[in-house]
Amino acid sequence: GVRERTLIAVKPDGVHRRLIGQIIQRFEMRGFQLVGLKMLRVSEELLSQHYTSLCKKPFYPSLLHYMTSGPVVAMVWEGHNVVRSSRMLVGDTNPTQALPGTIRGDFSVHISRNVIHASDSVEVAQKEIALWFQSSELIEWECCDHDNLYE
Ligand code: YYY
Ligand code: MG
Repeated sequence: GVRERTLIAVKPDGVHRRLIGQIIQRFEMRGFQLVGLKMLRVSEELLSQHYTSLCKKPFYPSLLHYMTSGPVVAMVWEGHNVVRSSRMLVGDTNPTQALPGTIRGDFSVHISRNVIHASDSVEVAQKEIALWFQSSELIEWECCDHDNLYE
């Protein structure tokens, strides 16, 4: 639905590389609506819940190290099919496979430094948003261009 939401996070490499503005711009350009935004250092506790399905993978320790190595910018974006469209904007997990024009395809070269996180399903998005944000940090509002973006 129009009110679907997803969790997007600029990872520490993206913050260090000053990509926050360009990343936000891509979501704005598309017509999605920002409903939550904060900068934080992510705890190992939060990450272990965020990446539960990956905890047995060989790359998990280095993923934890990288994700806690610097600040992250977490956002919640809202709009029609935003979960699926965000995954398209972000591109393939492996930058070698990510198409030019996608965020990973334009700004990254290695899977372990792929700049951005995006929830991969509506169910996972709901879980991740609840994990990263308090409900008081999410803002209900309607963009003035709503009727030009949606029927
Ligand atoms: O959702 P997405 O970020 O595209 O990929 P996931 O399969 O959920 O993996 C999360 C995260 O783990 C990925 O963005 C980079 C890292 N990673 C890795 O470093 N090496 C791999 N072989 C697979 C994933
Ligand atoms: Mg994932």
